[in-house]
Amino acid sequence: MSDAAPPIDLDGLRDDGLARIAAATSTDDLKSVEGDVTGKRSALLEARKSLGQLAPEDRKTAGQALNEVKTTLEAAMDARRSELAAVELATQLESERLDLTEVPTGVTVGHAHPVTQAWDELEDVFVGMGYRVAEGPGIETDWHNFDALNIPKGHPARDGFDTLYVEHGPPGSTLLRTHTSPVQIRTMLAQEPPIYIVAPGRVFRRDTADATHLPVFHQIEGLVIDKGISLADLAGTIEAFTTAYFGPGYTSRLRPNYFPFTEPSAEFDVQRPDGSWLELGGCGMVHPNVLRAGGVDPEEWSGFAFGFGIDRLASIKFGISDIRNYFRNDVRFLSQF
Ligand code: FA5
Repeated sequence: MSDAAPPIDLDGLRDDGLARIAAATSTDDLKSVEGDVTGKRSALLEARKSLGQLAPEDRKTAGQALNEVKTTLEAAMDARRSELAAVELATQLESERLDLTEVPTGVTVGHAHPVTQAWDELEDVFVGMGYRVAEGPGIETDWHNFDALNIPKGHPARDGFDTLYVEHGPPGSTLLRTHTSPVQIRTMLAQEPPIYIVAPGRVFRRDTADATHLPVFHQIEGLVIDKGISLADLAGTIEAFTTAYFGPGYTSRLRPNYFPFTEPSAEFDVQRPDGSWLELGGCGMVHPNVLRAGGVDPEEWSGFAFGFGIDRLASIKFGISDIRNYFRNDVRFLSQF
């Protein structure tokens, strides 16, 4: 540089410019910073004008250095502009966003019916134990509901099921299933053992409604067929599922009973808070005639079955003393569960 040339503080120009660019708070702000840093009124332009006063040999080097500073500042400006534009766009979108969420004020959210809750929970318990959920029709043949379950026509056990018949086919051949046990037969006919299924469903009887009976109610059937299944497996399974459903601390008993489709058979009761016992279901080892009706060889396979009343299971869990309340459709009652 010649002695006559005014000193150009390039580092100062660059650092000052970069600081101002970084400090810009909006794209508009940045525009005015641009004028000051690289524009017509900028120190950079002043410096460029002063290049003419430099000795020719210094002019080129100083010009290049000046251009580098200009390029650096312009690049910083572009980067900052994109940054600020993105922030401004996000702010604008946020302020223009329409909030379409409904705010429920004073609206009561409903829930599943207590019997449905029990149904779902029981399915979960058994699926957790490795069972599959099976289904059968509500309108059944007399054969699936009775004959195949070792209850031939004229058998006194038929009287125990107050059956509702449907006018379809020969008289007495079609009915509303009185229990979920026909699903045992349908499952055995549809698949080879081993079988581990539960079949929850609606059943119908000509029963007069009272505190523990309904004409339309729900059962959950269980069927296990495998090699070497014994009564101990049945007792253990009932203990496991009732504990999983009720939690510990309830009192239960198994008492001998008679069902044509199981041998031996038992009834399962649970004690209510008032000390009385409520029968929850029947169970037993599947009768060889039933295995045969399902196409299963009793010499090779054995199994157990059970059928529990879902409405009654739920009534114990929820402390409901009269199961007719389930179906009176009184929301004040149902909303408690
Ligand atoms: C049966 O229905 C047999 N199928 C159960 C079974 C299955 C036994 C497999 C052995 C092997 P029962 O009629 O006892 O059995 O009914 C079973 C359960 O259904 C009863 O314990 C009770 O919890 C429920 N139940 C019966 N009748 C009604 C009714 N009218 N209202 C509500 N629940 C009922």
